Amino acid sequence: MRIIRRRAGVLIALCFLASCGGGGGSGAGGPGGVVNTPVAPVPQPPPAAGGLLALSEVAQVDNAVYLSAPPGDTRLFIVDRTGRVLVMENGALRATPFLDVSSRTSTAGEGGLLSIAFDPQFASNGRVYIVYVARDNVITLERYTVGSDRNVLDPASQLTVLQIPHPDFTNHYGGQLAFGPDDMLYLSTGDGGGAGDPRGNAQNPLSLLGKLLRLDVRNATATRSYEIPASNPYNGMSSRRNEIWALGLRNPWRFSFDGNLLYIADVGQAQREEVDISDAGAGGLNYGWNILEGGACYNGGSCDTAGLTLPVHEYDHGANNANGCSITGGYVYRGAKIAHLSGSYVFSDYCGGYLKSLRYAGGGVPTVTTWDVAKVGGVLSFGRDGSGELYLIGSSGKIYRIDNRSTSSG
Ligand SMILES: [Ca+2]
Repeated sequence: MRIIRRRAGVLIALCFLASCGGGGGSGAGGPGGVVNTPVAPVPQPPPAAGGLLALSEVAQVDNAVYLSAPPGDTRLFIVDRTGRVLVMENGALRATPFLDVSSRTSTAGEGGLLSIAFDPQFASNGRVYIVYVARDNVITLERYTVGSDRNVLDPASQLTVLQIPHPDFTNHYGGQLAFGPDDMLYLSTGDGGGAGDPRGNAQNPLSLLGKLLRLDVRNATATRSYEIPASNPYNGMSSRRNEIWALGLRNPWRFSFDGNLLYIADVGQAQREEVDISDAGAGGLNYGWNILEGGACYNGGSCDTAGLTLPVHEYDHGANNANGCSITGGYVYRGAKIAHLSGSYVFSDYCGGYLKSLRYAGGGVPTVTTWDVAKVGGVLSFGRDGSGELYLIGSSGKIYRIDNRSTSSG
């Protein structure tokens, strides 16, 4: 079930999951809320001296669902789910969009334009990648190139990189695009939707759904839009899709890299939300869905967990989704302004509406912190700007920067 909230007659929110059932809402988590570490609960340490955060509203963009920027770029590129990318420069939104593919998107369910990634060589080649759900319900990965105006992508430069049919349901598209530390392009895909992965896509190595895909797009042409990296785990196997990097994902709505670590927030079914953390160079990991939901056997009972990679952090939804219903993955903070957040992975939950972070030291159980910040309602996504500062995107369309707060009165 999806939660669709309407305010002022405008569809302004959607819930990226199939399980945020009735009665959840956004009132249960947040400041002072429960720290959810069911694997091995650890006490929450107090913030360091001066270690507080604030959320500062920087923009209001209806249907905002993501933002990004190339490293060193002072602009913000804000993704509007209906199909536009807007440029914000010096605190003001430019009237002309960076890109407008709204005539080709389907926003039914969890569809629409979902994310954008800048080529590692963007400064010299001007290449930008987007992923959206097309009107025929096909997950569509395209490349564009900046034209004569640095604030507008040239529509004529459009190159279709990959199309993935997703015919059965309008939920679970995945939807994150990002370049890894290896300069390869990664795309997360949901399991095809519905509930419980009825077609078994996530465990099927012949399906591109329920996966993390890894493509080499450096030498893309119209006739050969990507290559399979030689180090992909199934490279050269006819019985498996060679694009697959990892499998067993349900709806990896957001993932990110931090150095040589990969953080995947995989949205659970009706019970458990999870963060998977792995070596970015470890191909072929199976994150368990739909054998597991979190670290537990899906639908209870027993299951064979041999060969499956368990979450590093997970939480149960709790009664009436008191702990949340749909994880919203973020980033490890590496910006310059908030020393006490450096090295922490921030995340939220659509129903929880809180701001949490975890610190992963490698192998151990991470320490989870719930930050005392204003409640902003449903949290759709995080974003990161060109200097590494982080942003939180609310279902209201409000975009907040995560700031340092040196006093408790802020
Ligand atoms: Ca899993």
